[in-house]
Amino acid sequence: MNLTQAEHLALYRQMLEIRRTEEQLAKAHQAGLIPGACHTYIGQEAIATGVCANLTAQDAVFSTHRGHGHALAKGVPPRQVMAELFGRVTGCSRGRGGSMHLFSPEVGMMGTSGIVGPCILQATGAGYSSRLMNTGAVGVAFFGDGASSNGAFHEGLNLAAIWDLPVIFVFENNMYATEVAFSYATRNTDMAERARTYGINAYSVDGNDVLAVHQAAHEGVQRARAGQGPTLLDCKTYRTRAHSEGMPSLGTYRTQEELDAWKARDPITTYRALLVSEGIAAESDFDAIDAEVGALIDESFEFAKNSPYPDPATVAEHIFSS
Ligand SMILES: Cc1ncc(C[n+]2csc(CCOP(=O)(O)OP(=O)(O)O)c2C)c(N)n1
Repeated sequence: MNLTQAEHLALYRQMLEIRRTEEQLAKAHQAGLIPGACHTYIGQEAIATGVCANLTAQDAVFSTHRGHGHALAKGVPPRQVMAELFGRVTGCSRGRGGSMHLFSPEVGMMGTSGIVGPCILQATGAGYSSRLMNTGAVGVAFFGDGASSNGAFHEGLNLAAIWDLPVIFVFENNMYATEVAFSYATRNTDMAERARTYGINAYSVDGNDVLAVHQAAHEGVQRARAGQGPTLLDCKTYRTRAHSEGMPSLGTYRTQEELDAWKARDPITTYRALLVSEGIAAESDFDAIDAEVGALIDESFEFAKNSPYPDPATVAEHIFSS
């Protein structure tokens, strides 16, 4: 698929927005501004970016505990993500949810979740709903290698397969579930092969290559909208920070050499170098984007930090449907 220069630069900009937001959130966590856990998406930005560039606001994304990047790529502004993590009333969930409850139905961000696995079923349900209501929308689940050992994985893939539902299963294999290696947790780490045994179309993708992710997602979304059923994207990637802020980044489960090798394959710097070497964009184009995104993140942080907490008198609001 041929992208225009503007589309290429938009992919770079989206990845950078996620990276800068996460770096700011990591600092904010150290400063005690985030009441709760903070799992960053640093190193994995190409996946959310490449997938969500193919989606519209009608498409429903369901995500995990590592979901800031999914929310941002789906269109939730950084200021709303930061404010939500800081527990402020201006957050996308009005400061009541935090990192693991990022909701913004207006843009089709249907929630991050601390419960590992069920987003696979929720996306399958969104695909079923799309089918019943004939909306043409797709359901999308982002989930990690750990989630694939949850029963929800089998149920979701099987149901989506037999009913040819418009669902994209985005498997983000960063090789570890907290500190457990995927190769320890399963006898078959080839997730594309496993998806095909359910009768599901699947692609093995370099998850650090935003163009590869974009292309595979494009094909999957087209198939889904054409009534040709679900697709699984098997994306190999790596998180370059700790599982969760405050934990050691290496622990005893991975080595400095492994971390360094993946950092050398950083999805943002490699994409920038590629676009320059192919003459698609100039360094000055990137410098302008860097400055714009830097200013946006600074402004978003100030906005979030200076926003009020929810009024305790409203504690019972937004709980029950009227
Ligand atoms: C149902 C459930 N089981 C266990 C946990 C504890 N837990 C939190 S994060 C995590 C690891 C998840 O790993 P993975 O799905 O690979 O995602 P990653 O953290 O690598 O992005 C686990 C087991 C949980 N939150 N929910």
